[in-house]
Amino acid sequence: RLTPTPADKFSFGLWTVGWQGRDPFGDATRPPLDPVEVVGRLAELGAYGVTFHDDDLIPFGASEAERAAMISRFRAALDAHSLEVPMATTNLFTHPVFKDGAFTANDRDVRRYALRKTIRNIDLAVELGASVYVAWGGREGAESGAAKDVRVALDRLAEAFDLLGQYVTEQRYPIRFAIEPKPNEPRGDILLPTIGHALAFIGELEYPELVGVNPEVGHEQMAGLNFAHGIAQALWHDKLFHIDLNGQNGPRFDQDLRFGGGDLRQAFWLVDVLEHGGYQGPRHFDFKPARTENAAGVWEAAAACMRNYLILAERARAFRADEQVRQALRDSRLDELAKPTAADGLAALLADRSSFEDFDVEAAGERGMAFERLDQLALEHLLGTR
Ligand code: 3MF
Ligand code: MG
Ligand code: MG
Repeated sequence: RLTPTPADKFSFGLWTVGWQGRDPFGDATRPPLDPVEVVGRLAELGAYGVTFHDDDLIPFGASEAERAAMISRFRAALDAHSLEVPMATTNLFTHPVFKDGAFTANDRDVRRYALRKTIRNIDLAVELGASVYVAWGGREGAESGAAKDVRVALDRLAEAFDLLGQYVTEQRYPIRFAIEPKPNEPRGDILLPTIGHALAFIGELEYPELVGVNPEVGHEQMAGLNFAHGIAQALWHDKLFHIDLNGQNGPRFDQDLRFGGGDLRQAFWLVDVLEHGGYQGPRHFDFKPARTENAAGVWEAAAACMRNYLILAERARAFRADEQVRQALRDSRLDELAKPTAADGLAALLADRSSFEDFDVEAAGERGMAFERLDQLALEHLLGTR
């Protein structure tokens, strides 16, 4: 079954298919897309949701009347096509006012403006039914050492999430926040560069239960990290509130390839952990259709993101169901990893001579782990030869 349906919970940002191909070296290669058209196209392709930055939907600086008109057209399109808005976010990076950051800008007036801009869009997000509010701090960072006092900036960042947490609590909004880590680009170095940094930061907040993470494939891979491992840890902490799926070829600029482009093995293990690790949230694509494409290529790439996810989900299912794989997992002692190390307690461990005094270290050192066979089976499932 490789045709997406709303039950698969695929969603796309307006800014993804709507990307006009502007990059640091070249102008737009495609005309702007009307959000109303995006809603219709995504529904037709089998997506269930659409997400947006405030400024994707309502051009920056629009009047109150223009804003209201845009929202009502958008809402009518959502209703007509039964598309949901599972998540929304704030653009705190395009306008020059945010050149030194938003929640951590050195200028206090910029920080206050950033919070008001965010809160205004949270109201809209809740009105449209979103249950997750993403915060990507793309401009929260620096290019040089003394420009940002990182410990003080983290105080300001925590202050921002505490105020936002207070706001949604007082309004009784059923929405939670998801921090999106990224190591660099557009800033030389960005605060909360990885999933791990974000998880540690969340533990210091006043409303930690309201804040999780929105990891993006390419962002962790830009830092040379294993994305599936990061996702597994986020799930372990119960903090995987949302996800940005795309493709990336190792440490370089943020490629935002369609899902399935870039490192295919990591994509396989990612889908395996999402499908078998209990993640229930949207499968959200944050990709950029290559700048070489016209409108046809844009929708081709969007459809391919979903199709590739379904192919990999099918491959991961086949891998887990294969009797030889199950045997290989036992041969690699994954079942033993699942046993507590000292369920008998510390005193029994200390009294157990077989665990130390009589333990045959040499024999244990000689055991093979049989991982090569296990990984070969995975490769063959991924390549479709099993
Ligand atoms: C940049 C990103 C961002 C975030 C978006 C949602 C513009 O690399 O990934 O996309 O995902 O701001 O918060
Ligand atoms: Mg990105
Ligand atoms: Mg993203």
